Amino acid sequence: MLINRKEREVVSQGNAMGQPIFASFARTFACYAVKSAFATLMVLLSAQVCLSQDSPEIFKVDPPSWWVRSSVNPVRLMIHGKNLGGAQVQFVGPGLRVVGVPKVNERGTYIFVDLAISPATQRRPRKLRVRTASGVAEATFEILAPLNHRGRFQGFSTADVMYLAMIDRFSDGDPTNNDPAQSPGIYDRKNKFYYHGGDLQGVIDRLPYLKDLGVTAVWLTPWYDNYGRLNQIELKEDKPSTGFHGYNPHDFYGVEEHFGTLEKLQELVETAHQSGIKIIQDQVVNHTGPYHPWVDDPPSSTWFNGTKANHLKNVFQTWVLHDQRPVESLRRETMEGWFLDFLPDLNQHDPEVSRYLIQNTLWWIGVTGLDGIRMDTWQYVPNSFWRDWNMALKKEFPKFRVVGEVKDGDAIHTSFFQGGRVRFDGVDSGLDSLLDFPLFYPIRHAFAEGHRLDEIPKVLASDYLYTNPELLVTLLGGHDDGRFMSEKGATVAGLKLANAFVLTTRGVPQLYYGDELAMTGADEPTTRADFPGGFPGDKRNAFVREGRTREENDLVDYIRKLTRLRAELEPLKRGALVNLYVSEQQYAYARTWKGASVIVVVNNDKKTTEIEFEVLRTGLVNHAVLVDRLGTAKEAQVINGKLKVRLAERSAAVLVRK
Ligand SMILES: [Ca+2]
Ligand SMILES: [Ca+2]
Ligand SMILES: [Ca+2]
Repeated sequence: MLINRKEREVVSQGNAMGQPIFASFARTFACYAVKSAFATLMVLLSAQVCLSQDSPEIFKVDPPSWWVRSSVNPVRLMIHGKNLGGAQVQFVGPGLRVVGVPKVNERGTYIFVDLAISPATQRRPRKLRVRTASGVAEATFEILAPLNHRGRFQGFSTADVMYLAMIDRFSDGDPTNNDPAQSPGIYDRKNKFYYHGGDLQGVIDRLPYLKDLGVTAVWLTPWYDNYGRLNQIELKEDKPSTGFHGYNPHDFYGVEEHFGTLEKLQELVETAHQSGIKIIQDQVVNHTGPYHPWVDDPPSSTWFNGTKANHLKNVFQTWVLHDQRPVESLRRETMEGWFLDFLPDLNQHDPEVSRYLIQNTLWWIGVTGLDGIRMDTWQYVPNSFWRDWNMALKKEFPKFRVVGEVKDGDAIHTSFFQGGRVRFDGVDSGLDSLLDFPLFYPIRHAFAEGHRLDEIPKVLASDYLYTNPELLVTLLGGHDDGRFMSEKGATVAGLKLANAFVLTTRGVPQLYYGDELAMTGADEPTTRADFPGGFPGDKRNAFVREGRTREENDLVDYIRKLTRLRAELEPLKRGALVNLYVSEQQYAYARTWKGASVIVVVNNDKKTTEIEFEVLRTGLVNHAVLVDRLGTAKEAQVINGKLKVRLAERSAAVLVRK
């Protein structure tokens, strides 16, 4: 296992030989006997062997810290080490108390212990002591003050505009972490499966750009510490890959060293909040990375669903998850099967796994102040776990919001996972929102490929299946799909229409980094290309106007105009969606809010079209004059309760009262 910076802090008392071993007071008789028999060097080496054979050692404590006055008290610590069999755990100083009897796993490598933290206890690094018959080991555990809730833990709402940035591919603000000493040789900008240098500092540097674009929430791909080596298991184009994408957690409590440190992350959240931008963390609890230390040394025998040698393979037969009739084995393959046959599937039915993951989620939020979570691979984790997870989350951070990834185009399937309703399994998952993939595919079909536009209102007609369709996160691009501009038939005009729709329909709009430049990339690796100008030596800097082409500036301006309108017009932020007119390639809808309305008209046809539709239901009165805030359509007047709008080929209008 890698000893990273945080672990080195824990390993605060190395021995005389400089080994990363805790102060161990064990001196067994056998060791002394060996010592007396050999020359000095041999003695020291042998003593080392004796120590490592018998005395307790601590490698890591999860979580490394907790705050006073938390809703989780006692907090459960998982101490990783060796020779921990029969260990007693003690915390040094007042205000900290062990509750119950610590549990140790069979191999003596993990202790689970409950720590009660008194509200008045001092906030600082404290010492925990593990004692066995063979000795004592110590580690540090930090007691924190809770962060003030004001301006933090904000959740997200329909008033937000989200922007997904892949940390490694967005902006390199600190070249010194590109080839870290602890994980050398996996940085190469010419290799699309290696690290490219993007980092948390880069995101901080680009906050003004995002602010200017109208972004109010940044969803960052996972920043967990991923494995610091080449991945020989997941070959990409027959060659080893890396964990640059972040979805292969190696340490759930670590920040990837290519991206920065926990302190840098805290700075990022703080700086973003100062700019009025929220931070959404991408979390994974379904699986670990393939090289996670738990794989060979699980903290409990039921930690994973199966073992490396013997497990089910995920068959992605996801429809069985909302089916009430399958035999259990059908569902198990999808719930417990290892992703791609190599991503170890965590068993959330094991109460220790469940507790570990819940506390881990709370810890990231509690120590950084971040605002929301995008949860990866939502559907492959049991609903009963999600209920407990969401309850714990909302208890500590009531305004917090979560969007789950259920990558499926069927609203019947997707809607099953939204919380707010007890499902046939007797569980309300508590999930706030989902990525709106049922709407994503028709958006691509209509606006990129030029197919029928009426597919979109058809999908929206399924909204009744959701408990809260307004909070769904709508998108026209993401990091797991080819880019919009690489779809067959895609044009910038179509991309503008897709942006106009996503930024004016119901839901929380989410943009994907680089789509504002009409970047291309037909598949998963190329859809994750570097943002031009984010990296040292780039030929141009597309973060600034002068670095962009005229066409790119036109698109950026168009998106900025839409985000500004959304910020300005309450109906676009929270109004009810009313469909006014639908034909094969034209669609008009209103967003109405407290008597005010905004009317959006989209012409996806390749020719100029005039349509007429009734608007009295939107609160507009006869003779009302409307202007197009996007500046493409002419003024229109309500006559006999109807509005007539003429739109040029592939254009949209956002009509508001003059
Ligand atoms: Ca970097
Ligand atoms: Ca790493
Ligand atoms: Ca699973």
